[in-house]
Amino acid sequence: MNTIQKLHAREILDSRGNPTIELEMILDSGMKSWSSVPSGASTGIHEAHELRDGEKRMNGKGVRNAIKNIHDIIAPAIIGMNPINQSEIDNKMLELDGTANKSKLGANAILAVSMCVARLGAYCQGKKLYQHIAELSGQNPKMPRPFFNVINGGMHAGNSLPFQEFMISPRMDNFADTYYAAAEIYAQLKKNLKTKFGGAATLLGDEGGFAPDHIEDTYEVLDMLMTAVADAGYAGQVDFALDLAASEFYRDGNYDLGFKTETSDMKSVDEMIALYVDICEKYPIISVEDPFDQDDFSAFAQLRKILAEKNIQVVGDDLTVTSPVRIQTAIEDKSCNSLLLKINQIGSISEAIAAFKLARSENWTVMVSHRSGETTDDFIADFAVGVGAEQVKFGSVARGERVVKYNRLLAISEEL
Ligand code: 2PG
Ligand code: MG
Repeated sequence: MNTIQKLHAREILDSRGNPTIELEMILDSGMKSWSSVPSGASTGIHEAHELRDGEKRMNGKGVRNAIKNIHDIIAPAIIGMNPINQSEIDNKMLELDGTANKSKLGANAILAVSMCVARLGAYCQGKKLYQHIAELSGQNPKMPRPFFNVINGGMHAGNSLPFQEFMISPRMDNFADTYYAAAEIYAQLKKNLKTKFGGAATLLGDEGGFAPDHIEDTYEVLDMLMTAVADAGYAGQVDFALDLAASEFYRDGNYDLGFKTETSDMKSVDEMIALYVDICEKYPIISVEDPFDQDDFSAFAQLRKILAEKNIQVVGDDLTVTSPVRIQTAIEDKSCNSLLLKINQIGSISEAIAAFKLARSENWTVMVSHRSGETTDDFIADFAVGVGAEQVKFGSVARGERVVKYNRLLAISEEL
């Protein structure tokens, strides 16, 4: 029989050197799976609760209590269950937790288990993980369009750029060519940054993009991207996407673009809209994520209305936190037309699929996303293909914890 026999979790380190959970799950047939859990830096206040020990060790970020919850509370309740029954197992954990935001057991504890269950559900039916996710979600597997984060700012870099992510997405016929084109542009950008500002401008941020401290201005970043694209031979074949992560510089109704410097640079909602519209007119931007504070559904709606006419999507991340309740509000307020889907924002695979379905029912696009603190787990590559998400962002075309996910997409693309 294929029933869950054993769970063994340990505290590993993520790509920023912070503790996180790695879990091994074993069936009585001897079949095994593993998972590890990512963690954000520009974390939305409405996300499911990431349980951290809060003690002196590891700067309060230890996950020993979450691991104890896996061993002492979750394991005894799910041992003997069949991993094919994803929603039954996820629901069992939600019951055991009993809180609205998973603050008792920890979303990190629940997610580690939920991911292992999904993998075993696939393996014991002789399926690939993406095939199993497709069945769980009732969708057809599909290759997503990748967005590569090549310049890092905001909370992901020690530079003074206020905006968090500048992404490129080459428009090639297949995934492999898209991936290689992005890598060529990335290498060109590195060369150009070095020539213009010196080697220190090529140091990397948390997601593997360059984090130059020499550029303060958004226009200058976008100009550098345009030049790198052209120099690499891809002029006219690359679109851009931005993640502003604006909650990080929201100050009492205004936005401080100088929040990482000594001089503040306050902008009103109207001024921010004017800035966004201007850069969207001047550069090939097709996606704008978290342009306003995580609770400002109406500012999002104002921008969405303007950008929808130009076929530019407005993506909810901290606004919607992969939560059906918040997505519903964004639907009613017409705040966005694209969902950033992060499995650890909601904390279980069944709920992540429910969030996907709600967004899809409104014809939103869905972009499956990594976190800035990552591990070498490539689960979300299979997840994105399985639900048939249109888009993904897994960071830059560098650093192991980022490329492991793109490399997995590359392997899947040979099968589809
Ligand atoms: C984001 C993410 C991932 P973080 O804001 O979209 O890029 O960052 O994981 O720090 O929330
Ligand atoms: Mg974001």
